[in-house]
This record gives sequence, C-alpha cells and structure tokens, in this order.
Amino acid sequence: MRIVVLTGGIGGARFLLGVRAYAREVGAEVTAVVNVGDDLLLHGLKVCPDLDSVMYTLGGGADPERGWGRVGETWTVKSELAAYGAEPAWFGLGDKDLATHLVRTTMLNAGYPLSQVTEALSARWQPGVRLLPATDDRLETHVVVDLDGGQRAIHFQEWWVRHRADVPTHRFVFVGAETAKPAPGVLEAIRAADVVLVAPSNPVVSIAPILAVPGLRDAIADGPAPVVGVSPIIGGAPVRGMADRCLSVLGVECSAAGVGGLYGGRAAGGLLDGWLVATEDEGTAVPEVTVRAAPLRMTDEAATAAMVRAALELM
Ligand code: FO1
Repeated sequence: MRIVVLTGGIGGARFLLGVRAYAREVGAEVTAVVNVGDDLLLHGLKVCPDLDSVMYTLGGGADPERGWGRVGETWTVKSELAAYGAEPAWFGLGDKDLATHLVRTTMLNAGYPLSQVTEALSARWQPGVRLLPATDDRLETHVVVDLDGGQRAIHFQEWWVRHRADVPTHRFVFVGAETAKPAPGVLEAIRAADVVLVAPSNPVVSIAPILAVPGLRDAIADGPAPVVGVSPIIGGAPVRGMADRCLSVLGVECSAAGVGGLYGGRAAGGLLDGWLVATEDEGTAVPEVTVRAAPLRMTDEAATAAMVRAALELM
C-alpha cells in the first residue's frame, strides 16, 4: 500500500508519527508532501520550518514542548546576534537547529535542489517516510495586513511570530506559486498512491500553499486514489496554532464543517472523498463527502495511529 500525506506545521508532523506507526504495522510506504510556504531566508540561511518539524519529530529530535526546533537546544548564537543588534530579533534560531540550516544552505548554494538537500538531511534523521518539499522553487506565504498606517505584505513568520496574528489581516498570498513546479517525485507519488491523506494541518497556510503549486491539486483531484482529510478543528477550535485566525480572514467558520467545506467534495469539484472529524463533531455534514467521527486527539503514537486507521476506513 502506498500512502501520500499532504502536511505542514506541528500538527502535521505529529500526525505523521501515527501514519508511520500504521504503515509499519501493515507494511505500507509513506510519502509526505510538505509545505514550504513558511520557509524564509534569515542571516543568509535558508530555514524550512515545516520540513524540519517533520524531520526532527520523526527522527526523535524535536522539542516536545515547543513542537518546533530541537530538544535540548541552546541559544548562544541567538544572544550573540542580539548583542550586535542584528535583526530580526523576533525569530530565534537555536544552536543545534543552526547546523541544519548551514548544511542546507551550503548544499543549495552548491546547486542542489531542496528535494535532494532534504533527502541528504534525512539520511541523518531516518524519518522512516519519504519527505518531499511540495516544490523546489521559491514559494513563500505572505500576509497582507494593515501596519504602520498603510497596507503591506509581510512574511508569514513575521505575521505569526512577531505579531502573533494580532494585526488587521486582509489575505494570504503564495508568492512564487504561479511559476512553481512540483518537486521531482511529487506527481509520481500522487499518481501511484492508494490513498492521499490530508493531515490535520492548517488548511489556509499549511495545505493551501501545497495545493497552489500548479498541477498538484489537479493530480490529486483527477487521480485514482481516494482522498481523505482529517479535521484540524475539534469542537470549534484548532487543536493548536492559528487556524481560527486564518479561517476568519477567509470568512470560513472555524468548525469541522467549515474546513471540510473549504476543501470541498471531489464529486463537487473539490478535493475530498472522506472527512474524518472528532467525536465532539459527530453529525458534521459536508456535501458530496463521506464523514465519520473518531477520537482525534494526538495524545500519543498509538492514538494517532488509530486516527489513521479510522481515516483509511473511509476509503
Ligand atoms: N516560532 C516562534 O514562535 N518563535 C520563534 O522564534 C521560532 C523560530 C523558529 C525557528 C526555526 C523553526 O523551524 C521554527 C521556528 N518557529 C518559531 C516555529 C514556526 O514559526 C512556526 O510554528 C511554523 O512555521 C508553523 O508551522
């Protein structure tokens, strides 16, 4: 069995722990297609938060509290940068994490595409799933906000980390998406998949940038594999993160029905065949989509693997 997972953010990384556990049980192969919209250039280094969250989480090196970055991290370089007054001061790179960005940037500067760099970094972490960036091309999520008396577009990380999404927000723009190409292996994995899972990631800033890569959404919507999504919203609130704020910018209700409707049913020109919602949201209906309820709290790997099993039962 071949499973493709569209994923981004910390929830997406934790979901993959369950997918990997399930896959080991049944002998399935897993390919994760990972959001790159959160990526940024900082102090000359290419930082890929979602790829790194997946790599560290599956490799056993993620900080369990923060969800991002490395466990047992130290912050010497961050305080040295602060002593120079180097900006941006609102985004912190840990010392251990820095090594990842140094190796990545060196390889990118030498001409390797992000997909090959990710494979090389994964050789250390042995995530047990194939990690593919959605694209090797530059694709960044920017956010159009009211700031300093005018309307301007800021990087997603500035919106989220610096302003904590607490600034009048108009829309999200996936800069570079029109000309981006799916990374090598992405379309092939989708076409060969027995199922495509949409992780319980933020639909607006984690999954939408993946689907914005030309050809990717069509490959899924027109492909042979059933598509099953898992709701990131439980009882009207995101499990973590900022999905509520992102959905309100789009005018979409923060509910399992709202997000299911945003993806839409495949038979109605959308994405989904199945939608797994939390037991708290039992009774949710999405036109043209088979909906089922199951416990969706990712408390440990076994509970998360049970979610995956429930999602696959919707196939
Ligand atoms: N999140 C923060 O809230 N503050 C930070 O300083 C910060 C630094 C950081 C560095 C590397 C990395 O991979 C992630 C980092 N994050 C930080 C998390 C990140 O902003 C977001 O949570 C993800 O992009 C959303 O998936």
